[in-house]
Amino acid sequence: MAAEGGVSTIDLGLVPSVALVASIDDSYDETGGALDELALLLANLEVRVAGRIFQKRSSPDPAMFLGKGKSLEIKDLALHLGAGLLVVDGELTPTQRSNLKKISGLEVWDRTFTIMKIFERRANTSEAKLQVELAKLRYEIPSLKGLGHQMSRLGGGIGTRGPGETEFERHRRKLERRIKYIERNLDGVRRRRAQHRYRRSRDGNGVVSLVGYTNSGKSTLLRTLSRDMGIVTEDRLFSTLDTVTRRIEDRSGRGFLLSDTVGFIRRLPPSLVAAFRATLEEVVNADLLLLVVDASVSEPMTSFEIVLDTLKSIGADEIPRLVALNKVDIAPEESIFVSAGISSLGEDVVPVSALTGQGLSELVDLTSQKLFEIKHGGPT
Ligand SMILES: Nc1nc2c(ncn2[C@@H]2O[C@H](COP(=O)(O)OP(=O)(O)OP(=O)(O)O)[C@@H](O)[C@H]2O)c(=O)[nH]1
Ligand SMILES: [Mg+2]
Repeated sequence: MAAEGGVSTIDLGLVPSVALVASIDDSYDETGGALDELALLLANLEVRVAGRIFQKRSSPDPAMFLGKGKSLEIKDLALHLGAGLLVVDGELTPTQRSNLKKISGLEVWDRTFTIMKIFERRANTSEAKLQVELAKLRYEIPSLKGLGHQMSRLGGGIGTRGPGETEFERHRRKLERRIKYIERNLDGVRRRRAQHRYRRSRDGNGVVSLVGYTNSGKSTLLRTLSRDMGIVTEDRLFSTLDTVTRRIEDRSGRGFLLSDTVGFIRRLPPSLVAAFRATLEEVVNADLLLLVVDASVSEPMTSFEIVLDTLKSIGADEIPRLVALNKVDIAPEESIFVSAGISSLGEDVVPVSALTGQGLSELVDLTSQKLFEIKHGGPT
């Protein structure tokens, strides 16, 4: 943390290039679970993971997340491996963060902060930037309470309001004013979006939203279908943070609007979900969802379930949907079982490759047919 300059006190300076990652839950890590994902998130920030630390605990230590002995071990290990950063796969309280920092001598992040860092790097429209700033401010305010306590101690005697406390209050009010300003701004965005949606539905266009795990191929699908090569697709997490909509036509010339938006991940931090409300509302208000699953990853079913959980958390799990099982061009042969597995849950699945175009005509026809049924209450 750096208290000087700007509204936010979160230090966005240089990111250490070597990290240690730590978890207190090894229940789903044997086949490459949580810490692999954290390592992947860090790789997206060009941070290399030099060591992994596990401490099996039923709950985090209230004072420093990991036990004291473990935290001291980390200090030595970091020195040995040349790591300057410790990243915890969980959420740290401000106290845990500051204690861990003190005892390990390292820069300390948690999972939310790591994801926020990636979002921050990727945000390049003013709306995405405001949404990320809002998430950061909301993340930061609780940690100011600790800071306020430290500052007020500078003020001395019992019952006095020291100069530190007023300084802290002033800073907190500044952050709160900024939050209000951004919220007003984003409310405007949401109102304009709602008007847009109203106009579209009045024009009879069905609205379909792409949803799915980050890097599953949503933008590639929109790019191939719309032939708009300006749509950015990249092999990295959270490359899309905005909403992009294009009109798509099926083989009979019937059209619908297809929107691409921010990708999901296991335990998407609530502060980001809240801040990205304007973007996620596109999803909630769609007539139909096109849920993209990457068939080439080691556990497609897990990411499918995470997407379902996320849809539930934003109130979009009741919207009719189709599953596009993507990247079949590079998926292992067993992915046929993934398709069967998802179908057996009562989902409509179309195997596709957004890159080669395989299966896309079928996908578009089925999408258009489903939309027709939704809008007119029966098959075409
Ligand atoms: N082989 C293959 N690669 C694909 C396919 N679809 C997408 N990709 C690749 O997967 C990577 C991610 O694709 P994107 O379309 O950017 O993924 P996304 O879901 O939009 O990701 P976020 O915006 O980060 O949530 C890119 O490198 C694409 O080229 C496919 O069908 N086959
Ligand atoms: Mg994308």
